[in-house]
This record gives sequence, structure tokens and C-alpha cells, in this order.
Amino acid sequence: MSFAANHPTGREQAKVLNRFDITTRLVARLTHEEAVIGGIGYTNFDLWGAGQRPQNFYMLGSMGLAVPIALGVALAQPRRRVFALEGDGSILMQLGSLATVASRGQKNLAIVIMDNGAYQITGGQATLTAQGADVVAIARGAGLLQSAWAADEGAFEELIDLALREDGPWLIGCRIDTSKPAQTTDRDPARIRDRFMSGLGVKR
Ligand SMILES: Cc1ncc(C[n+]2csc(CCOP(=O)(O)OP(=O)(O)O)c2C)c(N)n1
Repeated sequence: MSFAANHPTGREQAKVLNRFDITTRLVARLTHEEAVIGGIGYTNFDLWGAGQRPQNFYMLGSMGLAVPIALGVALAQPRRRVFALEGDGSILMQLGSLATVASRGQKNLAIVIMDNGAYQITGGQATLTAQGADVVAIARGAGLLQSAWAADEGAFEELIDLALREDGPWLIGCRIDTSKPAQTTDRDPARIRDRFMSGLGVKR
């Protein structure tokens, strides 16, 4: 069966999921100290709320950096699997990173896009995905051939399991609702950095 057989081809066919629910499902499947980079916006709040792990990094300041940071970690530690969780508004600011990941053929990297069609944390202004931009199609065009929309929660888990088992790079598009996260990431960048370095085993 082809990779895409169980997954919808377009954004419009994908079920609208809940970010905290799917983030929790992802974290529950991690058993080998995989690194997870939560992008700015509500993505990292829900990563924080799903259970803090030393291998999690929470990007607080700039949009579009989850994928570049995750790529750096994946390059530095090729035996570790790395996940980048990024909002649609943020990935739209850093589309070049998709082509960079594709050109590297980064086997240990998976990207999850949380697409709510909005810059939710700054007030819910519409992003261009609400007007038809399809980040999975964009990713395929950038060379990330293993890119798919998660049809529903079961398909999301299936795609995560694939990303944990088989060579990437992967990109999983998730349409999500606009529920607010239950928790807020502590704004303590030095502590976030130090804990992440310990979690990766590179603390000075
Ligand atoms: C370079 C840059 N531009 C603008 C901002 C202000 N800003 C912070 S988060 C955010 C919205 C993020 O949207 P998205 O990635 O879709 O995540 P969501 O808020 O929907 O979870 C904006 C505009 C910023 N921090 N950095």
C-alpha cells in the first residue's frame, strides 16, 4: 500500500483535530528520548501541558524556528529521532526550511504542522491556509515526498508510528481547532535551554 493511501490528499478532507489531544498522543508514543521542538504560539503551550520532558524545547521568541532548530538537533545527533511541532502561521514564514530538510534527506526528522488557519496566540488573525494554502502540498513541492494530512486521530498515530520506525524526513499536516491551551509555558529561556541540553546529554 502506498504511503498516501490512508491519508487525504487535501486539507479540506482532513478532520479538524484538537492540538492538546494529538500532542498528548504524540508524547505518549515516545520511548527513546526523542527530541521534540515546540514552535512559538500555542503549539509549545500544549507541548508543555502534555508533560514536560528534558528532551523538549519550547521556542518562545521567534516564528518559524521549530524546523531549523529540529534540523540542527537531528544533524548533531543522528541516532536520535527529532520532532518539530510548528503552527501554520510560523511555517509560512519559513518555507525555505522545508526545502532545506528535503535536500538533506534528514532521516531522523519529522515535522508536525498544527494548522488552525490562524495566528491564534496574537488574536486569531487569519493565515493564508484559511484561504487555500495547503502546507502538505507545499511540502511535497519542496521535496518532502513523505508528507500527508492526518485524516483523523487514528491516522495521526499511524503517521507518528511510521516516523518513529521508518526513515524520514516526514511531514504530518494536522487541521486543528481553536481551543485554548490549558497551560502556559514558563517564560524562562535559560532554564529551557539548560534542561534541553541535559536532556540531550550535552550539558557543559
Ligand atoms: C518573526 C515574528 N513575527 C511576529 C511575531 C509575533 N507573533 C508571535 S506568535 C504569532 C502567531 C503564531 O501563529 P501560528 O504559528 O499559526 O501559531 P498559533 O498562534 O496559531 O498557535 C505572532 C504573529 C513573532 N514573535 N516573531
